[in-house]
Amino acid sequence: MTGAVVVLSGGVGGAKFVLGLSRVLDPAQLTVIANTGDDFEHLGLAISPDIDTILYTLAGLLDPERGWGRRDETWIFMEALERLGGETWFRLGDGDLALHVERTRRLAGGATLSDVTAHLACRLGVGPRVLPMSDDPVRTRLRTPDGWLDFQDYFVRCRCEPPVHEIRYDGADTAAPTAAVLAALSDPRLRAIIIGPSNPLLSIGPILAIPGIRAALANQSAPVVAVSPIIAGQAIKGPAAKMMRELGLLSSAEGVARGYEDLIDAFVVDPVDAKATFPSAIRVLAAPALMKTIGDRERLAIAALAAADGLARGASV
Ligand code: FO1
Repeated sequence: MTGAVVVLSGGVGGAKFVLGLSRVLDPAQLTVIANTGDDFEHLGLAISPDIDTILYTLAGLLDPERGWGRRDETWIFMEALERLGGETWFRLGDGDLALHVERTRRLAGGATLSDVTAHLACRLGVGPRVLPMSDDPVRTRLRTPDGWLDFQDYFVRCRCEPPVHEIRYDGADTAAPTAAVLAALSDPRLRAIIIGPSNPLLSIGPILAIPGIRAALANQSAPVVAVSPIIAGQAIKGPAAKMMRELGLLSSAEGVARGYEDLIDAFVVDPVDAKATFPSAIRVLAAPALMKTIGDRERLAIAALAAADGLARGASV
């Protein structure tokens, strides 16, 4: 089957899945809509962690151990900054620093985040289109016992340790999806929209909090498939399960499916979760969801596409 595929993605888990998709599809058919709720300004630089994790992953540059930043990185800038008593809690490697400097320079010159992302993708040789969800700022904030924290304060400085009582996506209400995002989501030849295995609250939540994106998804007749980021009650990486518990949600694949219930047609879960009770309107497909090797990523991508194609044909998956 041919046709374009749109995937919504956050950082490491989503990016691994996107890489799998890019290897089983013609990359020109693939559009990634990236979360920008984690973006912030640091040391005077515009940082877009999820966009960069996706770009580095697709360019083969990501550090596989850390899951962020570049492989074979050097840290001379950080060491020099530390010596001077500067802020070093958020680590910027030397090669990564160049990307933030260039993004900041282009934004200051009047380019949009979409323009800059397209430029960086081109320079890094990335095939699929990578689109920020919006060019308007959206900032994820979390309410903890110590009050509201900016996303990176919570995530990096506090290592996701404080319990989360509430999440908000500042700016999402009034943020406009970019024209490219709207065009991708309303493409009449769309084969599937896939919600990647990213944190539903921190990575996918901000994207879906933009009213124009939610409406475009609801108006699209192509199948919408989500891939679970949780296996046997544990997040593949990061604080998703912990946060869901703290917010009184079911911290399981079933809990993720319930959160997406009004949006998705099918849900891909790991075989260990296949027997859970999912909302009856959602078709469930079991496929190994742990992505250790490149083959794992390709197989999970193929399973998500098969779920979408099965729906399009009206077949049972
Ligand atoms: N995550 C960390 O845990 N510590 C860091 O020092 C750190 C630096 C960093 C620099 C650039 C970048 O693009 C990402 C970076 N991340 C770091 C990852 C990032 O904070 C989160 O993984 C994402 O925002 C969540 O998807």
